[in-house]
Amino acid sequence: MKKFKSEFMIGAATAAHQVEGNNVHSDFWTMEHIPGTMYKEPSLDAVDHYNRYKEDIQLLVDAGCNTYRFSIEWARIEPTKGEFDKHQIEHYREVLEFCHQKNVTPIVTMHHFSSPKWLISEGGWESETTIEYFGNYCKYVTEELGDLIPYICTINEANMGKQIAKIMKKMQAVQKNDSANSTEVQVGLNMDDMKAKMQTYYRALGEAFGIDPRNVHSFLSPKTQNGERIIMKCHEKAREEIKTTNPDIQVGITFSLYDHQALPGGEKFVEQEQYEDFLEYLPYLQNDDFLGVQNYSRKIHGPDGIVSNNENTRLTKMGYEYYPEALGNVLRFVSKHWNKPIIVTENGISTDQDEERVEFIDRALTGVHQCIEEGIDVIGYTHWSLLDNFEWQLGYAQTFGLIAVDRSTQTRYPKESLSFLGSIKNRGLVQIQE
Ligand code: GCO
Repeated sequence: MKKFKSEFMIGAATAAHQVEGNNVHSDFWTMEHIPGTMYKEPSLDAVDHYNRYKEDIQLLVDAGCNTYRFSIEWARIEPTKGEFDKHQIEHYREVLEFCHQKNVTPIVTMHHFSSPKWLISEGGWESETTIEYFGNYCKYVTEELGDLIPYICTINEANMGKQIAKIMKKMQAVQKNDSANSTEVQVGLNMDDMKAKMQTYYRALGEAFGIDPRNVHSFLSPKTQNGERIIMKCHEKAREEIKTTNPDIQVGITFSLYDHQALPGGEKFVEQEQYEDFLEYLPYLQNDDFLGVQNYSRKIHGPDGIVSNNENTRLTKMGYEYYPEALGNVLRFVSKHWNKPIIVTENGISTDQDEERVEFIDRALTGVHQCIEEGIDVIGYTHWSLLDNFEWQLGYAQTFGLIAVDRSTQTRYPKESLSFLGSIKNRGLVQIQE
């Protein structure tokens, strides 16, 4: 049976806004509460991880895991521009100290999608000034807490804005097609409703941030080329500040990477996607210490582009293909262009059938193990996610967690998959076959 070495980092990941609760100074909190909001429901108390982190980390430890990836919330640390909150630093110090007491390696993300509300009012992720603001925040956190942080991911899924722009383009094309094909009545209702909703939303958005709604650029807004560059400049600036403060900290960034596969004739699409998802960013990563890889599924490309799922495709609750082997494939692709350590910073599925998650973990980690045997330097895996949590626009209905939470009482119910993940190092991989 295949086993991971004892130093291999294995555990789970969360993001502050998705689990902590009451992230009231963030842009997401604002966007969740405005009229016409695109969010199914607001995050509110989330799963109260801010107060219950000890219980949650303890469950991770009890299961046998040794690593916890979580994010520090910029909007808590700097709720008002230039005013850093010592009290919040103390909170994260306690979280980090608790990890160390429990022999858990903390991997800290400095920015995981949510930003302080004020940053968006200042132009957000399309503004040059964000580079300095982000650098200042990272400098402050590492000066205060750096000695407790072995690994920092500066920015989570730096390529997300580009992926969202693609999704929006696709949706617009579908909408256009629909309006060309469907009856006036259907279209009339849908399009008018949609337009009215969008108008309300944009008006409220502009009022909430005190700027023209066209200038509201949260991290998940579709990015311009310049926005893409700004994100990478933020990464470079953060790395420089962190390394100057504490050169021992291992600094990296994370990317959302699909396993792009080609059918005959689809090769050019695969090449294009791989370039846009990852290769294009490489010049900015040369001085990084590690790379964070996040993978959830694959995309198959034929001569006419992406091949849609059919009735035989096994889907997750998110609607994308259940395909754990994607992770190993992505690691192999990345390793052709990257020869420093890699951490799988996210990988997982939303499902109500925990057996499916157990199988997913086993098959995905089998892929990771094979990659290590092939000589790829994968040093850790943090499953998404430790807890069922707030899945952004989709709210709480998605269940990615290794631990279920009854939000009416905030009671935790560890799932079988948690102990499965935690015991894998001792037990080895079962290698469940399809
Ligand atoms: C991400 C996100 C998570 C999501 C996860 C599941 O980095 O995409 O980190 O916030 O919840 O991907 O969709």
